[in-house]
Amino acid sequence: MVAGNARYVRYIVIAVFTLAVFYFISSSKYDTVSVPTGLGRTGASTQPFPSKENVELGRSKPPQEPIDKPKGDASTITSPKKSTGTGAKEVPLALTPNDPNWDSDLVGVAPGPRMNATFVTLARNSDVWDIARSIRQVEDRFNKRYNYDWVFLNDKPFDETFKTVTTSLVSGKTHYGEIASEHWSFPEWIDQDKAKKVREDMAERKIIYGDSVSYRHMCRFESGFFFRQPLMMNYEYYWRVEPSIELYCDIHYDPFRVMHEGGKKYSFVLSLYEYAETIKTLWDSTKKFMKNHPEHIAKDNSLGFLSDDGGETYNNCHFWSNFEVGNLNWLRSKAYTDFFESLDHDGGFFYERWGDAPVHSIAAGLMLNKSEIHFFNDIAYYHVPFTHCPTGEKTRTQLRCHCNPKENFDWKHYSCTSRFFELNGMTKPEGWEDQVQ
Ligand SMILES: Nc1nc2c(ncn2[C@@H]2O[C@H](COP(=O)(O)OP(=O)(O)OP(=O)(O)O)[C@@H](O)[C@H]2O)c(=O)[nH]1
Ligand SMILES: [Mg+2]
Repeated sequence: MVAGNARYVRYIVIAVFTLAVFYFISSSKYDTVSVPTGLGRTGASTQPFPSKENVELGRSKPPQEPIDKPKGDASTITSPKKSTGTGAKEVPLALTPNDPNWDSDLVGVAPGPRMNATFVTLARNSDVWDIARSIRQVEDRFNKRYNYDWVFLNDKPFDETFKTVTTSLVSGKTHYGEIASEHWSFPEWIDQDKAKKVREDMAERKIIYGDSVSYRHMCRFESGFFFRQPLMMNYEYYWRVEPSIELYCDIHYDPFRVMHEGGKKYSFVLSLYEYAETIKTLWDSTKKFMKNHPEHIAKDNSLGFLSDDGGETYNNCHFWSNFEVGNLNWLRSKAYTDFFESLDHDGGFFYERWGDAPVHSIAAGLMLNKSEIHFFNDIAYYHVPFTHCPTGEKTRTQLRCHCNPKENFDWKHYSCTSRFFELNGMTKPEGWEDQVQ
C-alpha cells in the first residue's frame, strides 16, 4: 500500500513537471516586453500622446545592448544606443568600394555600432501582404545584417495575422501601436461643411484621393504626429517604409550611420513636382509662418529648391516622403512643431488636400541647412509609379542592382533632383544625360 502511494506521488510529480515544461516552451515563443509609454514628451506640446495599444514582439537575434530609455526631453536622445561590440572608430563607415572597410561579401551580422533607429510603417490590416513584400526586400538588401527594430502604426488595432506575418519577417524587434483618435480626426476648428464641399468638388474634378477623408487623416498624421507616438519616443532616427515598395540594390553601409556621422536630418531618393490643385494655399500659409517665426529659418537653407522667385511663389518641388530616413528629434523640435501647428490651424489638410511630402519638404528646405539634407544615390527604390535606379553601370553592378536604368526618374523633366544637385553644387553622376528622356 505504501509502495502504491509512492507510485501515485511519482506519477503526479512527473505530470506536473511535464506540464511545467510545456508551459515554459509555449509561452516563450515570443518574449514579450512592455514598452515604456509617454517618455520624453516634447516641450512643444502640452498634449499627452496616449496609445491604446503598444505591443512588442521580439524574435531571437544576435545579442545587442538594450535601447537606453530616454530621460526627460526627447531632444536629449543621442546615438548610438546599440552596439555589436565594436564602435565607429574600430569600424569606420565605408561608402564606396574604394574605402578600406568596404564590405563586399555582406555575410553575417554587420560589424560596427548601431544607431538609435527604427523602421516605421503606417498600415492597415489589409496591407499585410503588400507590407510583407516591402519588409522582405528591406531585410534581404539591408536589415538582416543590422537587425533594426520596426514600428507599425495603425488607426485601428492590428490583428493577429498582421502581427504574426510581420514579426516573422523582421530580424529586429517589432512594435505595434494604435494611434490615438485625436491624431486621426478633424480638429475642432475645422468647418465640416466646408471640408465636405471641398471633397465633393475634388471628386467631380477627379483629383486623386480628392474625395477621401482617411487619406487626409493619413497626410495630417504623417505631417504632425508619427514622430511623437509613444513607440517612436525611444528612437532618434527613422526610416519610413510603405507597402509594395521595392529596393533594387544591396545596401553595403548603414544609412542611419550616414545620417548620424554626417550630421544629416532628412534624406530622400526621389523628388518631383506636387499636384498644384491639392496645395493651392500651402505656400501662403508657409509665408505667414516665415513672417511669424523668422527665428526658425535656417541661414543656409534650400529656398532655391522650393522657389524660383526668391520665395514669392512655390515651384511645387518636394522630396517624395514615402521613402524617408530622418532625424526624429528634428521633427520633434520647436521649429518643426511650430510649423506643423501653424499649418494645421490654417486647415489645408481638410480644406485642400495637403500632402505630408510637401509639408516635410518645405520644412526641411527652410529650417535645415543645406548640408543637413542628404540624397541617397545608393538606395535604389520604387514606389508606384517612380523608380530611383542609381546612375552608372559600375555602381549598379557593384551593388547587384536589378532595376532597369532606363526607368530612373532622377534626370527626367518632372523630377526636381537636378535642381537639388545644382543648388548644392553637386556633380551629376556620369551617364545622366542618357537618362533625360
Ligand atoms: N492605418 C492606416 N494606414 C493608412 C490609411 N491610408 C493610408 N495608410 C498608409 O499610409 C501610407 C500612405 O498611404 P498610400 O495609400 O500608400 O498613399 P500614397 O503613397 O500617396 O498613394 P499610393 O500611390 O496609393 O501608394 C501607407 O503606408 C498606407 O498603408 C488608413 O486609412 N489607415
Ligand atoms: Mg503609397
